[in-house]
Amino acid sequence: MEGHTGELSLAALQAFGVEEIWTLNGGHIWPFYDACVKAEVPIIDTRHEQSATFAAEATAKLTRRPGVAALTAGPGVTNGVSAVTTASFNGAPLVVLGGRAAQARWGSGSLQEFDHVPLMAPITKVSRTVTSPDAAAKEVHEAVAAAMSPHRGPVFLDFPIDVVFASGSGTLDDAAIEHIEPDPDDVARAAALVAGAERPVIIAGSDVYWEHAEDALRRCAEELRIPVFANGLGRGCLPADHELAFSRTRGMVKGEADVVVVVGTPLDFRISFGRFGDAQVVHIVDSPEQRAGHVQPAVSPAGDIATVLDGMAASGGERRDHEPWIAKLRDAESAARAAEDADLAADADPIHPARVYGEVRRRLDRDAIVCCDGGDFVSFAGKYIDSYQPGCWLDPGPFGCLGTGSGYAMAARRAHPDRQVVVMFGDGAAGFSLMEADTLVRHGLPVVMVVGNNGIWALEKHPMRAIYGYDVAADLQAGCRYDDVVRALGGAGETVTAPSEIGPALDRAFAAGVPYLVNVLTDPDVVYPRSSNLG
Ligand SMILES: Cc1ncc(C[n+]2csc(CCOP(=O)(O)OP(=O)(O)O)c2C)c(N)n1
Ligand SMILES: [Mg+2]
Repeated sequence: MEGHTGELSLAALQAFGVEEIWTLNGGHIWPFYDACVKAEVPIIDTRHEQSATFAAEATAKLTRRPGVAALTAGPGVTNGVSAVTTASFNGAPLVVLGGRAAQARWGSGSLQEFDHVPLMAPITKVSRTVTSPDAAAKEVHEAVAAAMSPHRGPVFLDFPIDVVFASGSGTLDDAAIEHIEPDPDDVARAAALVAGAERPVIIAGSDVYWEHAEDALRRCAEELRIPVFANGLGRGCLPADHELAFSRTRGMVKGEADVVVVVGTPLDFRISFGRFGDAQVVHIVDSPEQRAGHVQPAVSPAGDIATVLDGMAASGGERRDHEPWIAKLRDAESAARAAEDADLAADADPIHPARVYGEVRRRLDRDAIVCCDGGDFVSFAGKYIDSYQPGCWLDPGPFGCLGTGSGYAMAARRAHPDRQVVVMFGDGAAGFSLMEADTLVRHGLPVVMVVGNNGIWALEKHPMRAIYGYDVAADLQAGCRYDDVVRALGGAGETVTAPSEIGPALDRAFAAGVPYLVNVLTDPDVVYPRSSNLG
């Protein structure tokens, strides 16, 4: 294969099914554009590199193939750092191609001359400079294979301008995605623990999804009769209305479960750091380095997650009866759901944020994609939005970075042109990326944006008041017309102040065919009931 470095690199990306690149223009990366133009690979250019990089990460999340961002030298790359870190926390195979000042002049003070590699090293699986056109295809191919190998994660390559414009040749050979075979003894020990359990649960996270293990999860849960909770991209791996799917009764795990099988998610703050009272913990991870260091699970099988789950399901032998436990959880789950109805239908003035979800929920198809970007407002989303298919729930993940919303939503629209795409924004969060309404308009990517506009950074303001008795730097403009921002950029929208107007506004948004922002003024005094803030 012959060509300039951009062409050689793109060929390596296409070998892994890459179908688009996300970017913002800079002369250092034009050869990537030239390659895309010639190969008819769409280029989606955003208004901030952070959004381009979040969009690339979300492309990976939605399609389980690599998502690619091309970022120009210096500030283009540094603007992508939070999104790369997010992808690292999410185990997402994000590929970032960076521009770089000329290597022939390195050290002379070229424009944007900055060594990105050490900056990216701690948050990527590969961080390197490609130093010749002849190395490009091979190095890109290897980097993408690394991104796609468990435990997945972002990779970064930068290309000096005198390399990226130059031509050479390359071949795509043996860069294979790694497969890690779990130790059968670990699987047997995990199966034995579950067999002896009376009240087991499974908590399934993002790596179940990344590993394409959703069918194995269902087989294992059904065969062994284990209730399943989910977080992150684990949501929807078992449909929310499956008889073994639970979400509202997480509080019962600690204290009542006797064996907790955590699969494909770290034992982090989201699941009480892996400590569930007296329960024994089985931690199934996709690779040995994902094993926990801060707690010692009873057993931690590492490797192909579907193989582990299928191995457990096939273990046979005597098992204790879990039906009373399942029935107890189901009763509690049903009661908790029934208790939500009042808030979901609340007629309060100002609007209760839960009412927004009451209206959104009943309009969502089973395959709707919901993106979340904000504080308290999207904590309600985590509670009230049910997922029925894998890859339908895009939250920022454990790095907790505000600003994912527009990038995630544009990627969702591109990946699934025929599905509903809704992004739930806090008003604070919306400010990080609302200019991307321009990107959505220019590229014909209609999505529904819903802002829970309480005029404050609620997730900070309320806890600050609780701790200090006052708050500072926690207010935003009350009643700000975020819908006008989208309208000014060529989309549409409206502001809603009455509960009964939310539904009709959402109907107009779904029917609009253009990016549409529903700006719902919500009650700033409603505090999301959470037990800890900084975990
Ligand atoms: C990039 C970034 N900056 C700051 C924070 C800290 N933070 C977490 S939630 C939050 C408040 C979000 O406010 P808003 O989006 O309006 O949602 P609300 O809590 O008001 O519903 C802040 C500032 C963060 N997580 N990420
Ligand atoms: Mg707010």
